[in-house]
Amino acid sequence: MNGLLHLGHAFSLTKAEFAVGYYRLKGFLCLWPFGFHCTGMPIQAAANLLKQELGESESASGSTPVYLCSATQNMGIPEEQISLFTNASHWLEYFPPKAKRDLQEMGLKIDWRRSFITTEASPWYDAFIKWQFRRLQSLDKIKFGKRHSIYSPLDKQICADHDRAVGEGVCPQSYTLIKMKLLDTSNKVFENISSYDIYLLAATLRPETIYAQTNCWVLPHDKDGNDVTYGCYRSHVANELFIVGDHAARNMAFQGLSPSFGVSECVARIRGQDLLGLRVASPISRLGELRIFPLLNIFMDKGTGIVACVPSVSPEDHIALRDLEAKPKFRAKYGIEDSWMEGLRSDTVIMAPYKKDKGGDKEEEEEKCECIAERACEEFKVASQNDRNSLEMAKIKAYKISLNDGSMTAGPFAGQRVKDVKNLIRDQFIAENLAYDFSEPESKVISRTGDTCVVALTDQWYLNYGEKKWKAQVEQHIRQEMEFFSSDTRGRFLSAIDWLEDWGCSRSFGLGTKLPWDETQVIESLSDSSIYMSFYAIAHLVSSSSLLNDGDEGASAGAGAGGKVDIDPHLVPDEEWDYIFLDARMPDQTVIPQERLKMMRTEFRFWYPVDLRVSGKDLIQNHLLFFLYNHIAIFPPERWPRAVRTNGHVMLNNDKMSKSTGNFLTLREAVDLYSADGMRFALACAGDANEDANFEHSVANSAILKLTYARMADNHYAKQQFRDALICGFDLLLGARDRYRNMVRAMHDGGYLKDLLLRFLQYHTVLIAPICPHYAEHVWSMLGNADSVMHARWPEVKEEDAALTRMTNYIDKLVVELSETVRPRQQLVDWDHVEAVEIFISTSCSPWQVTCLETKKVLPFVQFRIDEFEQRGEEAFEDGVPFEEEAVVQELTSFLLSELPLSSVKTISSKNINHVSP
Ligand code: A2H
Repeated sequence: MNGLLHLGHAFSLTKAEFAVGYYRLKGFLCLWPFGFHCTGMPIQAAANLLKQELGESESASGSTPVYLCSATQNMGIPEEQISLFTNASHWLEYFPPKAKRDLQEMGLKIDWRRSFITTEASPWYDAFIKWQFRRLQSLDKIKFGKRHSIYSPLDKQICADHDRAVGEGVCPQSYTLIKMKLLDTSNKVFENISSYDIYLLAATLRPETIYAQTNCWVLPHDKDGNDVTYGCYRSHVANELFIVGDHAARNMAFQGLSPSFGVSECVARIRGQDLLGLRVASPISRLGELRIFPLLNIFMDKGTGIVACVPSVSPEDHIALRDLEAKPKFRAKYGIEDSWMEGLRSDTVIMAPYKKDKGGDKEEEEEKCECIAERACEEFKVASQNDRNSLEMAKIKAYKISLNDGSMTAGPFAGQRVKDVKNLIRDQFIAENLAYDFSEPESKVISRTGDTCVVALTDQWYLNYGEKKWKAQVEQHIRQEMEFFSSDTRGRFLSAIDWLEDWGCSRSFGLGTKLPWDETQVIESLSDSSIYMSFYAIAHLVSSSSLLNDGDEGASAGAGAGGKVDIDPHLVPDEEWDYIFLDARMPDQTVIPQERLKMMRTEFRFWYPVDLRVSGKDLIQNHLLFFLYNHIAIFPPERWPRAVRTNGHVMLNNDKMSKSTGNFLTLREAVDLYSADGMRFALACAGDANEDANFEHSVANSAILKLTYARMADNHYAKQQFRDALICGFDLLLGARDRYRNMVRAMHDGGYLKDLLLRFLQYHTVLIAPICPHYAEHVWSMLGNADSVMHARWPEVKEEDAALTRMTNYIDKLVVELSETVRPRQQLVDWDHVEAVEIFISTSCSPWQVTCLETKKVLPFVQFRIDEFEQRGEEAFEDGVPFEEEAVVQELTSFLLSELPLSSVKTISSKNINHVSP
């Protein structure tokens, strides 16, 4: 809630809105509540930025107030009120009422009495979230400890997905830093620091391979030939220095690998060039002492910019070392002596079965291989480091085989499977002070405050989503009980749960509820929004959100009416919350009057579980999974969620919506432009899958024009395919009406069956009501109904009369055949002058045709029937039709004459002639 709602919000909302409309018309009681989530960093960060910029512009520092401009231009904050927004709580007073107003104009069927704002601004909600967290803690779902998390040094706290301007979904990437002591420090570049113990730290994803390390790689210069430098940073241990790239040093400072948290102290700079050829001690590698060589494919913004070379496992290392061996000039350029290259490539560390991907005609035997990297380079024909594509394929194969199928051939775990001992080996190196644990963001993350984030190792409270039993329960629920309306969505849930581990659930900064047992911490936004749906059941009984009234008494009337509970919610003990939401017994003494408690429990039990949660697909990996996890931990199985429906982003006229390009519509603007129903119609048309959907101006515009007016529609609504529902309930139904009109006009001088047309109008109005309720209400009242169309019932459609449908299809086909099949023969027959046709009607197939049909021989005739079969199914093989063909043609002769330029149509039945040629 840090701005106005836009078309993207409206798109997701319509999915719930249409479903509610449909189920109400089907006779269900539906609760469609709406809350305003204000928790977390966004509002606080925006308020702080505004404060900072306003202060700066007052002191006339001359800097452009970027955020200020965006606040007034994009967020719709009036310029003269801007100073009020430096106070975070003002955002809560300003935006939720505006959102509510826009949603009401859109015509959503929301029960506004139950709306609330999150955070301490709503004391009852605040108390409810505290109960949720005490319950999670009592269930042992919350732990405390040091964790690697994406962190903003500027905000001095964890930067979760919702707090990011760039890098949503990015996680910490974990490396092991291998410690190698620099042995040659006589060079004068080390003059001022030679009294220190200096270590090079190489970042690796495969610490278990380091037994076979042959050398160390550094980057001497960048692609343009400019010198690359490393920093000598003070470590967390006195008298020790680390040589690493600056990107790593910044992250290390937040992970206990610098003198103090967040502080990196660079005492000297060394060119990569000056490190080449120097010796380092490597206690893990079997060689013990290694040299530093140049590698030109190193990225300085990944790991430490220093790489351990393991040529038997890593194709990149294998080929780089071979290039160095094979090119004396290259060696000479970097001062690498020939003798240093001796005996570097023989060490093995992992053995794995190797089989080529394409073994030719003859299946290649799997063979045990100790030089996996070399084999992979051979298979993919990697000639040098510059063959990037084939090298990439060789890398993927070698890493996969060595990790998944390999077993160790070196070190204390020799003989064991790599998969089983990889982490044990790493832990042992760390315990022996030969290596460090280190993480960095997988890719760039920028906080909403504009800070480039790091990974920090901080003490935190975290939800233990990695716990095996909990995970298994959620997975089983996803697989067996949940409806997702799409296999893609189910698949996304299953792969996201695979990756989900601990989740830091508290922050030191931002809006929200304080952790009940540690008031210095605020519960973060993805953690206070996982079971809030249950609070809707009681919200109208306990609290009225005066913030939401916006002078609109009607809409929120009743929020506190009927005697809301007027006590301090923080005095309500857990037993009473447990009574409402769980199966606990009624306590003898209660703070909330017992009658009221019973009412709350009844409401909760009546409405719960959640039948449908709707959300953008990008929230599957966090919010939607947390929603399932928390329900499953806290509530009994009969209250676990039943269905989740996700959608893609909505594009505007086939382009991404973006404030900066101007291809953007707020909800308010869209309603003003197209009317509520025009916008809703176009949103229903935009798409129902997880792919990006498209909102088109032309559809919205034509919807306004069309709106001057079931079985298939029913089916589509039930499957939440709103676009198809629209096609059946609107377009096809109108088409059917037009056809009826044409037939009747020709046959009975335009005399419609009034009852039938009225019935059509009623059905049509009800079928469109979930999507375009304003139009539907209007037509409904014109039809003489005093009540709302939402009190109507979904049309009961009788079983289709197959013979009637076939009769109509037959006539349609006859018209088409007469006009299209006969017309091209103009050369033979001057069609323009044909006034009359005679139609020969065969009442059944001739005996030979019957034989064909019985034997289904592939003759041209049967082929024709087979083509028919594709369109019409089994009925194509019937001998004759289930109605009197001749009678139908005769009855509809006037219709045929109105559709074709003829003055007479005569039928001749096969019954009345001796022979009809096939
Ligand atoms: B691995 P990812 Cl045996 N630039 O270590 C380029 N490459 C770098 C690097 C940098 N700044 N920092 C680390 N690396 C290498 C061992 C190893 C590695 C083996 C097998 C696979 C393997 C021995 N070299 O990596 O892009 C390091 O090489 C598999 C990809 O973060 C590090 O692990 O995935 C790996 O790349 C990290 O690459």
